[in-house]
Amino acid sequence: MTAIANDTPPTQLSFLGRLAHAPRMADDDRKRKGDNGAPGGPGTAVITKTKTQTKKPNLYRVLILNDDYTPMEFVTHVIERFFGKDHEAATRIMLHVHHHGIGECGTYTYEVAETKVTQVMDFARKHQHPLQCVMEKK
Ligand code: TYC
Repeated sequence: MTAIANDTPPTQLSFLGRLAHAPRMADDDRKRKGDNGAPGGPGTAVITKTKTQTKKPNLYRVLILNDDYTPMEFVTHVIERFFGKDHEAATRIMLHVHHHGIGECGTYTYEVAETKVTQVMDFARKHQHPLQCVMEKK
């Protein structure tokens, strides 16, 4: 319900239209537009300026490393399973790692990247493969 800040009688009754059923404006709009609830009473207004939040999250690459023992099909399966790649894309990444020693499976925020690394390392250990997975800040 609309607040009347002090005991001064309102100079107009238009605020009554908002008391019960009229759609309410968003918080910021009300602060800027109305003076009915302003600390100085009728005829005063509080102007607020909202600063747009533009902070970008830190991002991390999740990488897998080549080794001589992990089967290619296992690596391809890991990339499909934990990084949401289709079979073609996963095979391409696996072959890139096989030839270059390291390759990127995806980019994520810190906690998601950390979870992917743990999932891959646990899965590789469970199947007794030495596959290594790491994360790197971009
Ligand atoms: N080099 C492995 C082999 O020849 C295949 C492999 C590819 C292993 C990528 C790990 O991250 C890897 N069986």
